[in-house]
Amino acid sequence: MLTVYSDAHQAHHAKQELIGGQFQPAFDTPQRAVNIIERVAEVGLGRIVTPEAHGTAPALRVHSSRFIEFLRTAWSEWHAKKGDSDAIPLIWPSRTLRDIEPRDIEGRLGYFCADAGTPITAGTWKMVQAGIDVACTAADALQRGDRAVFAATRPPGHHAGKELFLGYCYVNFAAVAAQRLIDQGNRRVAVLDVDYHHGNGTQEIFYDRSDVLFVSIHADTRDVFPFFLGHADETGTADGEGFNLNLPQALGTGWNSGYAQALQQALERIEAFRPDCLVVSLGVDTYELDPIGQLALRCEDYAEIGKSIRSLALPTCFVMEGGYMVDHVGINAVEVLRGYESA
Ligand code: SP5
Ligand code: ZN
Repeated sequence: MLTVYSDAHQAHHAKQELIGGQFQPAFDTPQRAVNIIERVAEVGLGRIVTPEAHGTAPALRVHSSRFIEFLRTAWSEWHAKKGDSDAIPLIWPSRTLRDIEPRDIEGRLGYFCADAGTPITAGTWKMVQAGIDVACTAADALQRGDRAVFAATRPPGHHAGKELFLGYCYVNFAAVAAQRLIDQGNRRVAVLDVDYHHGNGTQEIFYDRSDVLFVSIHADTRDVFPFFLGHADETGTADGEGFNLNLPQALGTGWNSGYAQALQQALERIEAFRPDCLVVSLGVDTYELDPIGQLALRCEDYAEIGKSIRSLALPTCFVMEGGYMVDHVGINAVEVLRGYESA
């Protein structure tokens, strides 16, 4: 399996993250991606290539132009006003306030960002552009006939919506890849999201469409981040009615206590959709030792996930999402890919 990777992600290294009421070291570290790519090399998964430049056009297919422009310019505006500290919002347009884009950077940060855990730094845009390039280069490899490809993106992307960033995600790389596959002539694309967290951004982007099916297995959002989407009754709207499937899991769920069954249900829905290809939002924060996740998958379960996905016999683009147990993120992510290759 081909892997696409750029070390430009290292440009973003958030000093801190506001979590549990305290500033703590950020969970999304450059080391996560380094460990993943080193593991890809160590097991000899296949060729590793650097991405081709694609600019912002592919991201503009799934995000608004004012949002992408904001992400591109936010740091210089912030830096001019506030100096070297990471840009983090402190006020949000909550339900009873008005939907108005402010002029000042502090207001605009809150307008486009939904949480206080996703800082913008000097290197954020460089990292995000590299992620767009990685996702597109991977999608292009599928289009040229590769059976499976791994977009080793950092940061994750699945929380990012049309004009919203949160949850360590800025641009939704899985959505960029899925849309690119549609734009290249595929009639139906399925997105399977196995990250611990609900892929609220991907759901939002495709919610009213029947050409992209979104299926997500995640920890129940009545209990955990991102809280405000991801519930079982969200099935799509307008043309997209019936093309969104959320399979929330109780905290503590493991392979034999519900996860394998949910995965089976997800695969059956995807099979019935008869897609031309598949994008997998590959998060491994479902791991039993993950510091922010509370599901209970073990190392050996990841190969089973890969094997199960292979049974769909679809051209498959894996896009890396979360996984914060740094010593195991490479092992677990690559186990999924090896499981896929072995089946
Ligand atoms: C892509 C992705 O995995 N994003 C995750 C963003 C999660 N941010 C909020 C984390 C809140 C963690 N709560 C800690 C509970 C520890 N028991
Ligand atoms: Zn996650």
